[in-house]
Amino acid sequence: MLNNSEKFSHDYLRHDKKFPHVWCPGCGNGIVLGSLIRAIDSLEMAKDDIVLASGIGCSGRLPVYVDFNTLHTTHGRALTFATGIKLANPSLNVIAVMGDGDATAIGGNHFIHAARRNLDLTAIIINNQIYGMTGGQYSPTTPYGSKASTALYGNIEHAFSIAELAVTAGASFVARGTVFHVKLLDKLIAQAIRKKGFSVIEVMSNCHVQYGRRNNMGDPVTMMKWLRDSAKNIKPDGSMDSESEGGSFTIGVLADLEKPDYIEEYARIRQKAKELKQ
Ligand SMILES: Cc1ncc(C[n+]2csc(CCOP(=O)(O)OP(=O)(O)O)c2C)c(N)n1
Ligand code: SF4
Repeated sequence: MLNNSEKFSHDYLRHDKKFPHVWCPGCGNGIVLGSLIRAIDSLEMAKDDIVLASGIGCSGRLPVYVDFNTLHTTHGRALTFATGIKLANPSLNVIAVMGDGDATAIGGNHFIHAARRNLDLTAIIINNQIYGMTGGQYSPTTPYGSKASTALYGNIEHAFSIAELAVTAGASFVARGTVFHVKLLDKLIAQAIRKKGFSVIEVMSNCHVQYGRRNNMGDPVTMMKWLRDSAKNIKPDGSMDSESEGGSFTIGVLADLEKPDYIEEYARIRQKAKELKQ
């Protein structure tokens, strides 16, 4: 009899082909992978109905390890590929995994417009506040004043809040979690996948190698404690704690709205065009 983690490894991982993985020991990416698998398992979805697309970067390697339909696409373009797949076959559950650089720098335009259109996709954005894979250049989420390989004396740019950007751009479901609060993360990912329309989960994660090391944040365990101590729950009435300034951030569901998604609108307009032609 397999225990739960053996069952998940057996059922979902491409253990015969793709391991050992490329991530540094203690990286948060593995925790996100675990949460995604548990979320999908809890929804009892068939693996063949799931498409997992990623861009490039450490986080972009995530689909490589799982036995869904997977695509490792070009940098910043996970959502463009995901859009094409969803439009070609709306019955598929399409999930895009991106890094903060991938989603908000080179892919930033795709991200805001996917949210604006309310495409029925799930976007998981792993925010480690840096370009991990290419050596620690600052990204649009690197905090002001932080060190990066391209900001040796401190970053002079100001950071995007990914989740709040997604709310403003029109996503129907937006949440933020962390790789410390794993049970919450499992739940948020499941909620996002279940939700019709564009769903975004920003996952605050640790890159102790490229970000933590330069900013004296310690080993992975110390960075986990930092995530634990910086995260503030959104209050039951949906409002945020005022302490969300000064380095801390809110976790939980930021937006959960009902509105027509792009696939429905597209089907409706095609039907209308057909009727007018007759
Ligand atoms: C068009 C293009 N520009 C730049 C690169 C180089 N590149 C590869 S990964 C990466 C950064 C990835 O950072 P992020 O998306 O934050 O992911 P992480 O590695 O931190 O998970 C860059 C700039 C590329 N592969 N393609
Ligand atoms: S460089 Fe950072 S994000 Fe990439 S695998 Fe290592 S710890 Fe993870």
